[in-house]
Amino acid sequence: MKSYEVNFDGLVGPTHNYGGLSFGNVASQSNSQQSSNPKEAALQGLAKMKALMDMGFVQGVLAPQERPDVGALRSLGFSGTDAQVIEQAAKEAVPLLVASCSASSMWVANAATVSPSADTADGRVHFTAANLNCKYHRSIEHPTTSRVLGAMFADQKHFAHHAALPAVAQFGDEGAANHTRFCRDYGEAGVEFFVFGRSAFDPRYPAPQKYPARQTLEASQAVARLHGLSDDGVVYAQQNPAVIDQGVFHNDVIAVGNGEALFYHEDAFLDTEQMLAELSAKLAKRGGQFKAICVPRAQVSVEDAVRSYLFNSQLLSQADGSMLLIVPQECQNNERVWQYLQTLTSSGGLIREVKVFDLKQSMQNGGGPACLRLRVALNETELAAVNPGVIMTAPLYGTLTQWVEKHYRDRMTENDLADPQLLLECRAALDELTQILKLGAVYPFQIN
Ligand code: SUG
Repeated sequence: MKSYEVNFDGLVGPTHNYGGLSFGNVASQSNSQQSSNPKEAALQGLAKMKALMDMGFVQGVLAPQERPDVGALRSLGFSGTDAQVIEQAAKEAVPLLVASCSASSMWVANAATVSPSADTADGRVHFTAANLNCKYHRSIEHPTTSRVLGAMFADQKHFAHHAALPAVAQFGDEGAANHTRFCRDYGEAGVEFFVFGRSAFDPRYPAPQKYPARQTLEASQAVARLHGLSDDGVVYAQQNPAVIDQGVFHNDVIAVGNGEALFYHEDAFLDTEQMLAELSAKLAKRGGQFKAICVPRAQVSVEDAVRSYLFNSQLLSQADGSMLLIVPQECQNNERVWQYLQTLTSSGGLIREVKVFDLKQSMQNGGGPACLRLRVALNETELAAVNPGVIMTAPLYGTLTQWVEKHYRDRMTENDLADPQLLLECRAALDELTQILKLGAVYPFQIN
């Protein structure tokens, strides 16, 4: 049976803004308080989805969340009508209002960890929503994430959903941003690669000094258990704490994998040799031949990797067996990175083509091409069981573009977040969206 890697991209929500909310994420911190353009952000994301669909990849779309999150503000003690809740928060606690307005759910690589059916004990595709416990504005995403994923992958015969892990730092889980899967074919059993930043319970693992390590070993292990993965099909590796301290807040900022290949920076991991040997041995047992593509620091520094988001790219398999890299424009703007990419693609190796996308609105908050997508490997039967409303088609692209044009503002600053009209605009937009994507009622304003 044929199998696919389907990319579900996060649709940027109507409140996209630069809140400076993510300590340890260099772009988020350095663009804090700039004015944003939500309309442009959403259209840039849609253009990437359309381009991948046009290239022949199966492409899906993942809905944004209801923001401002009035329920989150109420749980922090603000009260009255919805408009009064927002007004009170704007007066007394601007950072909380900003957090409740973040469109951060667009970075769906952090929505969940997904294990394909070929890897799991019960033969279903497993999803665990990420608790995103490290940042308040992201920790409020998972209840809606779970409802949206449930509406997209509803058939329990094929799909199993797990609630987010306990909401404490010891189980900090950032989803697929720290998870990659290697396989010979998407439909065959593979090796799932979990990368953590620290251990919550074992002091022998070093931790970064300056910035937080968001993912713990214990969270990754819990996800592997929940999904019913076998020891033969799992490798754990620690991120180099020194790169976290240079702004690598997720592993997908310094490495990306696909098929049998891992494209990574020389400084990305601790104990790299041992890790590569384990990946190679375990993939060989599954009939695959592991290929490591290391980018030396002498050619691309960690700083250039963080600035350009070279590794936050999408590594995609082409029909001829070669691979294509989808990179953000910032790679082209960086002379050393662009030079490296020219050499890489002309050397006759696995990665032969690079395509550049303008995702500047998302990039300015630290979200590149890879952050914007959640990969779900599906066989034909499973793909047929996915809610068809969320699979990208030319008509859906047209409808979503019109929907963005109709509902989104082209400028947003912190002051705009206090506008009670914004909440009404967003709810009207999302209500229409759930009908377009055939999701049913998934938002708090639709179910409470
Ligand atoms: O969690 N930025 C996100 C970016 C997530 C990128 N995802 C992956 N690497 N997979 C984060 O730090 C910034 C929001 C703001 O500051 O307004 C933010 O949440």
